[in-house]
Amino acid sequence: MNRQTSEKLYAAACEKIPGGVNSPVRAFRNVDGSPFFVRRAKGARLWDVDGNELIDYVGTWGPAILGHAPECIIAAVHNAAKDGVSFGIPNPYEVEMARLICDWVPSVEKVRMVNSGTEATMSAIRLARGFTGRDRIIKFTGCYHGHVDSLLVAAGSGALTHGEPDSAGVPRAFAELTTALPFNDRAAVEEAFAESGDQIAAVILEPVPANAGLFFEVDGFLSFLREITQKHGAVLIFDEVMTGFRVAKGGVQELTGITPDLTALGKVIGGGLPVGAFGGRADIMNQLAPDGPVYQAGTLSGNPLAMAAGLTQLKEMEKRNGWQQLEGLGAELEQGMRGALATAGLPWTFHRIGSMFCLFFAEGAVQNLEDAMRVDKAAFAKFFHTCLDHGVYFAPSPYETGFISVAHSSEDIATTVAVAEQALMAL
Ligand code: KE4
Repeated sequence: MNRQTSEKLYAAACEKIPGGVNSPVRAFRNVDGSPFFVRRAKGARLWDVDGNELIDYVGTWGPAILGHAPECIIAAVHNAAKDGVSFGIPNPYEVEMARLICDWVPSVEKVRMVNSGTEATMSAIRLARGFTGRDRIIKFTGCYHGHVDSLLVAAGSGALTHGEPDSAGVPRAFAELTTALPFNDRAAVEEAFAESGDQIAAVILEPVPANAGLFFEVDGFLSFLREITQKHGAVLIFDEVMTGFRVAKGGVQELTGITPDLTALGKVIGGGLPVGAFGGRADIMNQLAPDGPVYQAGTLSGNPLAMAAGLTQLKEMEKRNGWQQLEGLGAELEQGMRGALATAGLPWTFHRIGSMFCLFFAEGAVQNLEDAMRVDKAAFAKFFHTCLDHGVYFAPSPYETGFISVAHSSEDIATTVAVAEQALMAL
């Protein structure tokens, strides 16, 4: 496949942008090779700068749930822009978005808009610490919450020791306030609370971890966390930046009936424009400035273009019952992929929830980061590039989740399965 223009652009990008990208995963380091550059996107498709057409299963990492550049969003952004692109003054869109989020997301009584998922989780952590007067945080290995210092923390040497920085530049003093435990490990959580329950401000998790591949709770882990945090007065935070408004109208908390104290949101609620949000119990949210002592702010928070795009996308999903459509497409893809994998000459596991899916080239169950790290990265890289060369763009990492949009068709799914089958045979 001709990628000459992408290669020239990447060389130029590398001269002026660290790693040639504005976000690391885009650099294809987990699949070798170098990234293509996109010219335009529409519906379920991308066209790169060399004219290659691709069926897209990344969907700008989740926001493009209606597909790329839906006419309704283009019109909404255009109409909003005619009246101003940013105000830094309260505007009616913000009230409408807040009301919609509070109506749709079970845990949210009050909500504040921010500009990224990272800002949402960072603010939720600070709010939980301010509300409880405590400092310690529990997170889970394999869960990613954006590049927040206190959440870029890996498990310490022993399960219960303080966290280790998971990035250069994160002070050890920050990391030591965060304990990173294995997901689905009740005993580790019980020990952490037994040891320092009265110091734990919050437990934060992706209720469906989707940043180390895609895996799920086992044995009622989420309800266990709901009970133990309630018992110890710790704030339970669901990071639904990826799952919110995607796995269901009200996210994982709607599907499971388990209601956290705070929820972080993003991606879908911006319709592709920069956005994040965090919300939850009013007694906690009321601790935020200007009413309360927990400071949090943002020049572009509640930006009219992002609000107009996000509101349009959410309302369109509701009007079309997009979640039902996504389940149908997801089931088609899963059935097709399992059929193709049945004759694959290597171990695999396929996980899906609604329109989110992940193919692990690994033996056996995947229930936490340790399991996910067993994947055959070389096999995935080869699979990824063969699919890309045949017009199907999966996430450029074995540790990412794929996304289907309502713009994908049954024909797209059939084409994708045929390409995947070819790629599997070439392994
Ligand atoms: P942003 O700051 O990238 O908007 O959101 C951070 C974030 C928070 N929480 C969850 C569950 C997330 O998945 C993310 C970001 N997701 C990644 C994809 N794995 C974004 C892609 C990227 O980093 O370029």
